[in-house]
Amino acid sequence: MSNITVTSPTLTTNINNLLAQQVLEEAIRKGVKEFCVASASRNASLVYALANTPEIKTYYWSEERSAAFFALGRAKATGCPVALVTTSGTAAAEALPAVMTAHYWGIPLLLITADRPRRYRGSGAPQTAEQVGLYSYYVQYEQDLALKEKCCLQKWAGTAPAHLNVCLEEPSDFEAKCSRIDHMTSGTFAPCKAILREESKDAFLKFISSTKNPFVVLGSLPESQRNSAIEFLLHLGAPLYLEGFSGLREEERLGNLRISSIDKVWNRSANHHYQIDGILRIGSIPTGRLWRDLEDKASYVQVFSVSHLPFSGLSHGDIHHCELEDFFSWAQSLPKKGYRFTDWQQSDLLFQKCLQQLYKEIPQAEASQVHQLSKIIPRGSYIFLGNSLPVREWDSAATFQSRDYEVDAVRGVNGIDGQISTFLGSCQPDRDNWAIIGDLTALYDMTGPWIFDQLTDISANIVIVNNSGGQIFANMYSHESFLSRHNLNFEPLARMWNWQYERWTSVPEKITPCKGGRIIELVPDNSATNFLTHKVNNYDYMGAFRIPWTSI
Ligand SMILES: Cc1ncc(C[n+]2csc(CCOP(=O)(O)OP(=O)(O)O)c2C)c(N)n1
Repeated sequence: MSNITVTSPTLTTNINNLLAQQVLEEAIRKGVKEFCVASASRNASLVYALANTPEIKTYYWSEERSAAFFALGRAKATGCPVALVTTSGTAAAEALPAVMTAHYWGIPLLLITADRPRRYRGSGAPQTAEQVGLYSYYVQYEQDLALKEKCCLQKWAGTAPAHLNVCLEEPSDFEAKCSRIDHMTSGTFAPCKAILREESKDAFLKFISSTKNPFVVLGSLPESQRNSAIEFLLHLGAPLYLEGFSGLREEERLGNLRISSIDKVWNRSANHHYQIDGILRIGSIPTGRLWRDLEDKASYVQVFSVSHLPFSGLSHGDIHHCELEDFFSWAQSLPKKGYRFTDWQQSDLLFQKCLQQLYKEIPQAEASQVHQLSKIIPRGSYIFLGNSLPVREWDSAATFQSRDYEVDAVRGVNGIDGQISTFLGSCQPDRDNWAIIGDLTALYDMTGPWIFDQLTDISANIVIVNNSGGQIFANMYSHESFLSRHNLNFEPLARMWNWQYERWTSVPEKITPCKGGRIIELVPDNSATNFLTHKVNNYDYMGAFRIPWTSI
């Protein structure tokens, strides 16, 4: 039991305010410019300090789970840490899914959780929980603070979340409302950089010299490093698969190296005399099946993973975690090696042509609709892809014509939760913003649009692909429960938030512009989707789909 110093109520709450003030000042010094606040009693001193400081951007939320995902989206979009301020108890726990996601996506989310004083720990008193260590493995820095203790974020590397647990005495409105931030020194956020190590260079030299037929898979990488990625990839000259959120999927300069389809890639490449014996993964962990296949191919396919994120993504193998730019510029000085994969590439192009034809012939199929959507979303839009089918369908079906989109997703732990909030946090002013998400994904985050009225100059379109359940499981498991089938529609959700609503059973040739928020419910024909899938599964790699139209 800790010693208790009883102070007069006025003095105590003044100390509350002092602690709140120095926590917020330290956060600002670290580079936090925006705070997402879910107000309640225990965090009153923090709430008032922010409310009394109009220079600081504060968003107000009614619940913490969406607020945390929104903060994550803001941190990703601004490149600066964003803080979530919660009250005590389960309120703090609601942030865990976003914290886990931020951990795996390298996002500097700062959790400031109000707590009851330490003497209550283990007591079961109202709204008292064990908050120290609540986010366990997923924060890279944490501090438990009581009155008169000093908050210090200097040791926070800024490449994953941090947690400040702030123990405050019983607040009163009278005293808390005097809380303010007096000394605002806005710091420049400088996350720690990962150094390119000599071991990584040696490992890459070994990889390159011992693989005959490497294949490059490019995932999400910082936008600032894309140009150097292009130069390196051109220098390397190996075949490439470019995921949508790499930002380079449609890059013309890489057209001669690009393989557009990753399905059944092992057989396709081998059938065309390019037996893949090495995977060079750059950036985030690949979304496609290929990556999971590697678990069974460890004995004959080498993997070299280089990333701005510190995760190998496999049960075996290393991660070479560094600034990608440093890796690219070093690797470009290596001698060129030529790779011959023309046959494979020709066959891939033919497959692509046949696919385009299928999209025309079966326009109601989900992939065809995503394809059409990718051609009509206004040029230059920001596009956020939800986990589950949308992120995969965009990769396989979106047009390869450049439309200057900025394509994005937050894979994190591949969660389907918080996707609307993350999207809204990532939306950019004076630009068309589009999210494409599944129906169960949308159901998960129906409070997401709460924040919309607090955003200025944002237009947000959320395309909900309503295929009546979790169709990603349709071809995986036979038990109905996996699909979570339903007959819901999303018009009431749009009405609830006062957003525009459209229902599309086919994707139009043109989109009507929209100011504000719009939900577009896109309803594919599931039998058309099955038909298209069946045809693709029976493609013979010689330009023909082996089954006749009438076979289904
Ligand atoms: C929070 C969370 N719960 C469960 C899952 C497992 N999961 C992966 S995809 C999926 C179904 C998604 O359905 P929907 O959003 O409708 O997309 P669709 O599969 O139809 O594209 C589920 C439940 C997950 N990824 N994240």
